[in-house]
Amino acid sequence: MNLNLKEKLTDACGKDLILCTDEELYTGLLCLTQSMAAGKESKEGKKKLYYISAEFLIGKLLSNNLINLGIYDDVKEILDSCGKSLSKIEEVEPEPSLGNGGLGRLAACFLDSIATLGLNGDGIGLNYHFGLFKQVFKDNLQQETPNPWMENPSWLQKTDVSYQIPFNGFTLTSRLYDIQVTGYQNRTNKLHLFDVESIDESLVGEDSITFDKQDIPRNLTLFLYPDDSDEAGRQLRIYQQYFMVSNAARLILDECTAKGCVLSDLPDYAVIQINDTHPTMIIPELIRLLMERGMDMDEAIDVVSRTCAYTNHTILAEALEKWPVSYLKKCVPQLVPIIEVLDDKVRRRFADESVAIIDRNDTVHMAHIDIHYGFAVNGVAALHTEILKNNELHNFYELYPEKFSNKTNGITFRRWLLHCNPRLSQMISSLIGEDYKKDAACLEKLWNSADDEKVLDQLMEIKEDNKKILADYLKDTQNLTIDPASVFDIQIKRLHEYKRQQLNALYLIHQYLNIKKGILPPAPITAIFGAKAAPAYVIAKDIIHLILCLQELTASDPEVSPWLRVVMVENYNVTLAEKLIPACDISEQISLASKEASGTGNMKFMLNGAVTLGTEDGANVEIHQLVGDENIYVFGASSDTVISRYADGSYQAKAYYEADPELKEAVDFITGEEMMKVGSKEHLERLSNELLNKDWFMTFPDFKEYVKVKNQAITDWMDRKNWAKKMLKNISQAGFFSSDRTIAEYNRDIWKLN
Ligand code: 26Q
Repeated sequence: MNLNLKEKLTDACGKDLILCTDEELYTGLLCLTQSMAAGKESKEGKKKLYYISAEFLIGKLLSNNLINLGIYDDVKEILDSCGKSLSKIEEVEPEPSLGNGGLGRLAACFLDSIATLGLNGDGIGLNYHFGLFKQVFKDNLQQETPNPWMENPSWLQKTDVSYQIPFNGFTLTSRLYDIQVTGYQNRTNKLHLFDVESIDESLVGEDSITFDKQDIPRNLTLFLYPDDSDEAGRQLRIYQQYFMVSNAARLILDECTAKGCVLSDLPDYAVIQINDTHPTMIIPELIRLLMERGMDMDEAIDVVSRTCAYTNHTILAEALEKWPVSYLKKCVPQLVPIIEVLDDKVRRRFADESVAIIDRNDTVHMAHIDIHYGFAVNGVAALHTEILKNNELHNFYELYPEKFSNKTNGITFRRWLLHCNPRLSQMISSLIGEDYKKDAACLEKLWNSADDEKVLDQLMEIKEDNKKILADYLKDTQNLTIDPASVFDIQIKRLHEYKRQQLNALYLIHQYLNIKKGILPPAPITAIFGAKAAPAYVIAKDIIHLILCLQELTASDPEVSPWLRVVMVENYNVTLAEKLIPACDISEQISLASKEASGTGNMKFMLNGAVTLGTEDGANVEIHQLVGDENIYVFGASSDTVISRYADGSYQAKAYYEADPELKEAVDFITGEEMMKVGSKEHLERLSNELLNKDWFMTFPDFKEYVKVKNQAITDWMDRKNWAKKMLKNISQAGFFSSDRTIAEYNRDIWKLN
């Protein structure tokens, strides 16, 4: 045992470990890791990356830090010897849910990889006091309650950095808090989170996420993106964004000048990665601050344009940020003249109205600022980048082909394999050594073991164990009953129509009806969902209602429950993902082709030996290419077909409904007698009408093939050995999706850190 470490931990706890409560041990471990991480902070490197993002969905940090500092096994052994359980101590830590989903989680994986590769780069964002709302189910409906996470002790370290941030008619004092970001066996970087000194948590009630949106000084950093369904919510978003970027710009300029940078040389000292358009205002704000410090406007524009790079994460029209000039005038008037000049310069160069920054309706297109006044634009998967170049951003691509590149997303293997699936990672280590932890491409060596019976048996055993662990956990924490002997089919991601949880639900209804008719599925199925819907997203909440009703129906029907269980876990978050993913057999990635920019859950499942059932969308396309037809289940209309269906407006949901009796039966069921017994007429009828009259994300055309391919996957799962081969081949090809690879590409092509 590492006695030196035991002594340090005892010191940090202030008493004998045996006498400590789990809370005291958590505090001790937090202090210990913070001091060890501090020893690895580094100021090396002239040029520094600033990754600015409105979201960092970091998840719990304790285990991750122990792994990255190389002391996880030692700590576990020390605790075991004192009769303490590290996993129980992990439960003490609240999860910081400072993000909505993919984009925020990606930012967190990137920070891990930046530190692991030893790069000089920090994150900058906001210190939301309440993360994404906590989801509670009542009467088969989602309710939202506040989700505080800043308890004492916390990972946040208060700094003495503070700025005065000017708004229209008032000024806010900011305060910077830092969270250490430990790299795997490497340096420690920082996540800088800015907060408002005047924040007032008492504005938030016990069980409601509503608050006074007008009182900016007291609420600016209270919540991760408040509801933006009304004008006050949208304006609060602008206040948040400006507060974030103005602080970021000041910090960057201060750090660079402290290193001796003359401001005209800024691009040699700093590169700013703009994570979607949420931080776009940093471009006009930096220009403004440089002018305040004496630079002329043309030079300021040139300097900033050589410093900023932009990542696009979505092509959904409604998520592309556009702000009325009137909102900006009201909240941040100092930026308006600068944005007007930026627009004017664009209009002088290009006659094409579609690339203007301020359109004819006096609306500012944030992405257009990034593309004209940044030096790089990237998409997040190969297909996504092609769609940007050929469709959504085609006119920009014609102007600046050299700015565009693809950077397929990735995930950190430290969290999404070593931490969440220790047995699998031990098995891999014993087969191919430890190199894959730092060089994920080494996983390919596993392909050679695909005919080794012993390896396949071991792999299946690990999966079975993980399924049992999940079943116990869901029973203990959520009182959900699932059968580890059934096939675990999992769809976990934000609830959105384009992700098509409703298609999965239609399949489950179809299975339910078949079972009632005596037609049994090839194997017992457990369909697991986890998803939060935006509080104002009506149809998304109706879909949750449908799934929860199916959960009740399948659980309470003794004819059905041995063959089909539908469960929706409550309050899906990073911590739950870490438990669900290692237990999955079939990974549902069924977005409408062309709509999911990349997806990253798909990569986490693959790495943990699940087989993908998916459309040719986002990074699924690259998964398919890597594993080959044998090791993935693909279905559905291609992105080209989808794009042309939208273009010619030819899609009619009703026609598919009338033509396919099985589809019709499933859709009718939503508003049928059984459902009405457990559900609400209002919600179910609204959802059914939406599908029949609109079905904007084209679930009906893909239904038939989805049913067929999914049934094939379940049949194939029964052939255990063959399935284990598919699992192993998926794991062996997952190395490409390490965020270490992604970050190395960003650095090679965009950041060029020295
Ligand atoms: C925009 C305007 C007003 C209010 C909110 C927003 C808003 C908020 C969050 C728009 C977008 C987001 C988040 C987007 C997101 O998470 N995109 C996902 O990014 C992942 C990482 O690149 C991809 O893998 C996913 O495919 C993509 O959906």
